Amino acid sequence: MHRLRTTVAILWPITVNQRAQGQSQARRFAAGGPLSTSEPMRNYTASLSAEPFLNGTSCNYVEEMYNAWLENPRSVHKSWDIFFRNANFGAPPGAAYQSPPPLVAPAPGFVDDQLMGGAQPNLEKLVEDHLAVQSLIRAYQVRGHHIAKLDPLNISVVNFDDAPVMLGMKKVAFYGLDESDLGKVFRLPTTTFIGGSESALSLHQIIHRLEMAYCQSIGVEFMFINDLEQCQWIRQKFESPGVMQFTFEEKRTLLARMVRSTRFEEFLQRKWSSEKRFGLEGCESLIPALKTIIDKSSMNGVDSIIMGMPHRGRLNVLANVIRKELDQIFCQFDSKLEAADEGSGDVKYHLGMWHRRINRVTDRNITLSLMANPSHLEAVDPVVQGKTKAEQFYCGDTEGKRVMSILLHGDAAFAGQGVVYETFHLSNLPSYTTHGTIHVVVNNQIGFTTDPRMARSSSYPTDVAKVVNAPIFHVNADDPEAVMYVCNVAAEWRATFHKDVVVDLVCYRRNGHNEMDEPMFTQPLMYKQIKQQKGVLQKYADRLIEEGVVSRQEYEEDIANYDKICEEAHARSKDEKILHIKHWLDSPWPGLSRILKGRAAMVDQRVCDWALGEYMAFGSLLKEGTHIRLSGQDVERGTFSHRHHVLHDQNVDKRTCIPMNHIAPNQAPYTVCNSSLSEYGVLGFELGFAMASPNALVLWEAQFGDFHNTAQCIIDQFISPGQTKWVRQNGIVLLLPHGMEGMGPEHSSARPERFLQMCNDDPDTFPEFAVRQLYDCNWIIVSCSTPANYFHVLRRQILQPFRKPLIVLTPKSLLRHPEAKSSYDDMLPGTHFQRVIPDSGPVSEKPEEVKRIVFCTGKVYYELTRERRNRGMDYTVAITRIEQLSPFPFDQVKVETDRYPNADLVWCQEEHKNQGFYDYVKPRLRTTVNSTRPVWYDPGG
Ligand SMILES: Cc1ncc(C[n+]2csc(CCOP(=O)(O)OP(=O)(O)O)c2C)c(N)n1
Ligand SMILES: *[C@@H]1O[C@H](CO)[C@@H](O)[C@H](O)[C@H]1NC(C)=O
Ligand SMILES: *[C@@H]1O[C@H](CO)[C@@H](O)[C@H](O)[C@H]1NC(C)=O
Ligand SMILES: *[C@@H]1O[C@H](CO)[C@@H](O)[C@H](O)[C@H]1NC(C)=O
Ligand SMILES: [Mg+2]
Repeated sequence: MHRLRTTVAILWPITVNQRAQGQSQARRFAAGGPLSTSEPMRNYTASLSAEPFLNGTSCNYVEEMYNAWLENPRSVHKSWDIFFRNANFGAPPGAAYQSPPPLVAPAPGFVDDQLMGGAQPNLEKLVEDHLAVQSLIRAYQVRGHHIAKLDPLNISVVNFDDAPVMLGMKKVAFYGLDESDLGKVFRLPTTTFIGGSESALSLHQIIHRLEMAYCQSIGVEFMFINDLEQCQWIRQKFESPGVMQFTFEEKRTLLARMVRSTRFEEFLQRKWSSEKRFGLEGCESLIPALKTIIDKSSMNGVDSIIMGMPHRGRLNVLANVIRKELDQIFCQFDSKLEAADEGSGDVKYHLGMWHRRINRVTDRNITLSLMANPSHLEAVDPVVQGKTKAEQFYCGDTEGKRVMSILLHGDAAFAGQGVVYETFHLSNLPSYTTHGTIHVVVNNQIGFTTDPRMARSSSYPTDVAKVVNAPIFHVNADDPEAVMYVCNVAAEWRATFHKDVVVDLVCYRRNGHNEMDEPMFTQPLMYKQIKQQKGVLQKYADRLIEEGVVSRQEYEEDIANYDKICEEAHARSKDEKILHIKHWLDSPWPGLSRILKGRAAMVDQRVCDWALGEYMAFGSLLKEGTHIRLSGQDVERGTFSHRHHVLHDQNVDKRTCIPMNHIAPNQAPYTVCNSSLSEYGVLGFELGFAMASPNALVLWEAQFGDFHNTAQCIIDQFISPGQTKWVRQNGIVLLLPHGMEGMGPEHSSARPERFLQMCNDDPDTFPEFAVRQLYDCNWIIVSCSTPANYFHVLRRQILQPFRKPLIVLTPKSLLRHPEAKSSYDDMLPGTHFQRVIPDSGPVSEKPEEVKRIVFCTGKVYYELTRERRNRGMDYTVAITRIEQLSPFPFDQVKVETDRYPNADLVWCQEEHKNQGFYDYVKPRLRTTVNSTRPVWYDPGG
């Protein structure tokens, strides 16, 4: 009997108050309770098949009785009194269960004991059946997607490695029900919405409605979400009867979008049959999918959408979603970019674009941008998020109501690339959240030539999204209305909960990986099926014509109209033939104009160390109105416990203060954030953030310099090629702790040789104009030996009238080195960053007697001066620090070599000869002296 009570609680988890619980038990009992004492079981069955309780008579009777009992327990039969009491207060464990009496008058001589013996098993059966029905409903919610018709090719290779799915009319025995129970009526639990306004349905109906909700063209994965409200929300969206109905108008719009999407690919194929275009054929419904998300989000108040996507369908998205002028897309096929246009390579697949336009559905302006991206799949994900965050930050959109991101993925890349996971893990962190991203997967069930079973270990390519409890909507992309429906729900989900959501468009790839590629070699069976597959536009058009939504003539006119638009644009693109790079920018940048503002006199202390130098650089920039964002693992305190930019209340948990945000009344905000334990994702994010605003100082700090190599892709693909590739400057700063001091081989080198190897300055040419060097370089690499110089280089990053990435090799032991201090005088107006710090010691007295110039950078300088003193060489050896390694300060180095005409030249570093700076510096030193003197390597220490 104790068991019964628990099951009742499970059946009605929502009814919390006692009265309601009593009522519902009474009502349920009335629904299935015995009508006669002599033949309880038979009548029970009969009552169900006749559905007596649907008209409510008996139900109301019990309810009335219950209400009467509440007022006066003696107003009802004694057995009902016991029943209601037990239902209301819970019988003590072990107490005998009291069955309620029949609704009809008891036969003469009837006793409670007798009734108990007869009715009890029926009640248990009743509860068990209800429980079974509830399990069955739950099974559909959890696993309905396993049997949904998601694959347009119907050869699905999704492999669910658990037991066969026990769903369907024929499987009810699995739940302890019998096929003969299909006619019986069951009350529906509150965790389902299949009843609509009805509170009970026959088992047959229940299964039918669940199959309509969960096993057609849409498969919903959401039951892992551990938030009841969110689960209920999704159930309601998919279970409520009749939700998936569209007006004629909506269907016509959908068809028109399918026409554009399909005919665009066909047009390209006709005109440039031998060009790669990574066609969208087989997933044409991607275009209406995106447009639906945009329409709905615009309705919900979003006015800027930032998108990132890979190759497949990119041109179509540019043309039909961003609505870039077609001639600007077409002229890409006929003309190659001239060197003078900047930007290089396969522009149409990599450069981004932005466009502001009126959304026809909402009549609101909306800005759509597609971010530039490299070939490296998924690398753009964190960059999109960073840029979105920056836009939200600068327009005060703290909840993500106005700016949002959409990320597109291929199935193989989404499952295979780790940066997807890293990006998901940023989604809910306060300093990184963009308040919900809509992910759309073009799941063509193939990655180049690789089958899914070789591409991942999970059933779906989307399982990675489960780590953040994002609901996943799988949908058969050959059913455009289902696609439109899930996209609407996804956009509403994002607007309601501000969390990530995934739309998995299950489709196929009609051609090879690109149009030159023959897929029959590797996927013969799949491609046999694809060859027989009717195109989705044709299927959908036939359906709407049959439904009478459009006539065949209207449909054909629509096609002819769009083809004409393409032809006309093509003609224009031939006239023009010039590609305007201005069209290929993913965001507008307001002009860069900054004036060095007067700097308030600095504090009264006269010296500062490294951390204070940084603090003063930040503080002065903040005061001058520059937003600063510093991100990386444990940056708030600093890896070496030197920074302490966030003060923690020692007594109150989580109460903190950032003093730098309280410097001056009109200062810019300072954001400092400990990141997740990621380099690839976080550096990508900060790069995106820096892209959005040139007037912010955005810094990423590696915990130790060597950790940057897990973010190598961002460095190689985005930061190093910078301007030349992306037609866009970026002022991101990388702080990389570097130094061969005592932390073992792991935490020593930031691998400066790799950064230096990627510098574009010519080792063999002495530059004509030193001032142009900074402007022409791809990035700047510095290794400062004094806090003042670090102070200046950070400020220069903002004060110079252009943006270049800055790589700073930062010190570890120098942080506390007694000599590595700067006077405040070195930071006052009139001082500036020193690319080279000449030796100002005794050597300058008799320079012609100097035998050797030792060039070096960073902390080894302090070791060298100590050693020189110890050896009494203060007059014969000059030590010159090169603080800016790249672009190489040829002009200032030449001043030094000219000053000591009789000295030989040595480069000293503590790194091995094949690492560090030597290979970079040597040819440049040689060029400086026109090869008149040799350059030697000295292994420091
Ligand atoms: C990081 C990375 N590794 C490898 C490649 C080479 N590559 C280009 S497309 C592709 C297959 C992608 O498959 P999928 O993600 O399913 O997209 P689809 O082409 O099927 O749309 C591969 C392996 C790449 N571009 N980037
Ligand atoms: C849309 O933006 C343009 C300028 O970009 C403006 O002229 C127009 O009034 C805006 N329309 C709406 C509906 O806000
Ligand atoms: C950031 O990390 C530091 C450790 O470096 C820690 O003391 C601090 O509490 C962290 N801040 C937050 C907000 O988690
Ligand atoms: C460099 O040396 C070459 C000969 O070795 C000479 O012709 C040339 O004029 C020199 N250049 C300069 C700038 O001194
Ligand atoms: Mg694929």
